[in-house]
Amino acid sequence: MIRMTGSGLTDEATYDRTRFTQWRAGEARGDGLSRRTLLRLTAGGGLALAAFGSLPSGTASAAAPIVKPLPPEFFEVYGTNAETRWEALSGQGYLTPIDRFFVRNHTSTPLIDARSWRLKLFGTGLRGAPTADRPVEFAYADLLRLPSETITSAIECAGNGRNFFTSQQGQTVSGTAWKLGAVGVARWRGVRLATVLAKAGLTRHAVDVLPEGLDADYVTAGENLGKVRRPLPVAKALQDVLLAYEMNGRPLPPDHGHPVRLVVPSWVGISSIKWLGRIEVSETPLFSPWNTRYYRLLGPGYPVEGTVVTRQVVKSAFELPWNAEFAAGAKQVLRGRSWSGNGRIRRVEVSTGDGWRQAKFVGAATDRGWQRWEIPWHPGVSGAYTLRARATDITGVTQSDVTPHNTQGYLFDAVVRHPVRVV
Ligand SMILES: Nc1nc2c(c(=O)[nH]1)N[C@H]1C(S)=C(S)[C@@H](COP(=O)(O)O)O[C@H]1N2
Ligand SMILES: [Mo]
Repeated sequence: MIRMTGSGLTDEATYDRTRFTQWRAGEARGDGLSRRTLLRLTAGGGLALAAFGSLPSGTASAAAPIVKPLPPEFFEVYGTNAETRWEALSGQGYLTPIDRFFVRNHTSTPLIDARSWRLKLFGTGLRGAPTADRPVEFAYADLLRLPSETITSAIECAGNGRNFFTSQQGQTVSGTAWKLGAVGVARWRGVRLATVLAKAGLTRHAVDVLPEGLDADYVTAGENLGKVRRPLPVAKALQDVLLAYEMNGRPLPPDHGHPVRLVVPSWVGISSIKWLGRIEVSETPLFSPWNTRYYRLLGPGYPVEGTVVTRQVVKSAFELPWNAEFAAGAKQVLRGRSWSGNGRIRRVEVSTGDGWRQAKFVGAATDRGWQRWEIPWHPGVSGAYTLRARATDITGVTQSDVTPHNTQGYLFDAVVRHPVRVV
């Protein structure tokens, strides 16, 4: 058996190579499924998974997919998902207010009573290898009593910007056609996952954790994929992952994972499992459709099995509506924000059509949030203009003109062409 607990597994390329090799070698398992079954699953075979026992206590169903109001001036709604309109961040502070924070639900927001809620941990990676039916349990009040930590971090959907694969690059991709609003930055307070894992008896042989949501099973095209869940290497779990129970100073709202969600900084939004119910901790690698089928870069430019999507990429957005109107001859200030899963933003350049100029940073740079910026603009002649913002992050990565195609439209990082009119 290959044992890897080293920090090498927070490096995404190593993680993916190691895990896929292990999977092919037959070491992988996910909720008791054999590798052959998993292969059938990823091949799109029409297999229905058995539900994972009975509904955990404290779960109730909600009528609407999203509980909070979704006023059209703040959100654009796509089925069970809603993206923030960038103009709704204009005049706001650094954080995305809860009433404008995007929601990505595979099914519906469940209403969970924190008093009867329990977090359940089990698996071979814990001392004594507790089983799923005799797990180590934490009540909400137990978590509140543990040392807390507050972090400011973005949560962003891996598919944020997907719309532009089609509208800007003419490519076909599957999934919600988000523009740039499937991202938000909040202050999260909670307990480090490392603290809870240590209390639960983490062994040094553990390699993966598999956090699972309490929302309904995800059924797609007649196939039940079970609870929303995605494994994380232990190295990342111990690094900076939070079990969050507060968002922007308030108890976590229903749509964002009440009572407790994971916040996995810098990694794709699917890692940050909401309505956390249980966590398997294993000394063998774990898999779910959310890292074998979804959230892989697939397509002509990638290996057949694809490469796993982990870290977010660099992006920029203007705090403006599409086709915003400006008065000819009037002095303007263009404002926006840039962010990257690689760390803080080093530089932002803006083009209004006649070359790149450097934008001025507003407020401090942060590692896991975004950078606000502004730049003056004095549009002379009326007509159609294209605004562009191009960020460079601390690792030297600059937004390019084109993002290589992948069939599921993840990680769009090219410069977005934002149309405006001067009248
Ligand atoms: N249990 C559960 N967790 C989940 C999801 C979900 O549908 N169910 N969606 C994931 C995805 S794809 C994203 S992008 C983020 C979105 O977090 P938000 O809705 O709080 O913005 O939650 C993640 N966690
Ligand atoms: Mo997502």
